[in-house]
Amino acid sequence: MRKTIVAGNWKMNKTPSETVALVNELKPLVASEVSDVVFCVPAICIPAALEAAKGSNINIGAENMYFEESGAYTGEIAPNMLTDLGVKYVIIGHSERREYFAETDETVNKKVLKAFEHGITPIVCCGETLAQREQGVTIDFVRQQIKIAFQGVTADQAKTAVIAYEPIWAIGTGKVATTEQAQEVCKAIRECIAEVYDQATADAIRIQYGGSVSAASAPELFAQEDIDGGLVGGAALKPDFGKIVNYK
Ligand code: G2H
Repeated sequence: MRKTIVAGNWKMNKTPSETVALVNELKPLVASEVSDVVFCVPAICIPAALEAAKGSNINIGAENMYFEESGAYTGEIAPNMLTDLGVKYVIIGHSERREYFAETDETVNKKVLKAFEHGITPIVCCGETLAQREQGVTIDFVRQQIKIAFQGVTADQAKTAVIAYEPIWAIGTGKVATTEQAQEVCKAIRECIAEVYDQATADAIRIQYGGSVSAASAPELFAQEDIDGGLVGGAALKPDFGKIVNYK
């Protein structure tokens, strides 16, 4: 059976020294048999987070990386810079990266392929806007995002991937998708993976819900058949994150 995976997305919050303090504060609270735990922190905070998390169950992840190996890409982070430090996960294609930093389904696909090449597990983000939901095209749109993101990814790689379904209208707004809305799209994503690969791959891949997840909403969301945990923003910076990780 799939183990729940709960990842914190710290976004552009916390300095390196604040990172040490927060990891130390959360460490005892996120100790868990229930869920795998990932803290995706700002790139410059990764060394501090790794050091502070030593000996705990916390995995450290990045919030982004580039799809080239090295070269003249001012400001970017290469995959081997992450693996050299011991980073195991990377968020790819978060809606904020798509909106503010011009990421597209194509660049997401290149990054996903590059992450696998380096043995980093991608947390591949997808999700519709409010306008798309109101037009009734949510599932078609999300299926398209997933199909492009996974182009060229093998079934064995896909089995280890994490997908985060985050309806854009629910991000940081306090509006959580209803459990039914979240489950419906996560189920459609799993069916899409089954079509692209096979049922075994669909059964193995972990699909998170993201968007204003809280200690109050996590238990019902994560109990859904096709929801295997969450990608958590605001609440990942608070002691409540321990409750989300240990939601049952
Ligand atoms: C969605 C989520 C984390 P929040 O972006 O990826 O953030 O939980 O603050 O809505």
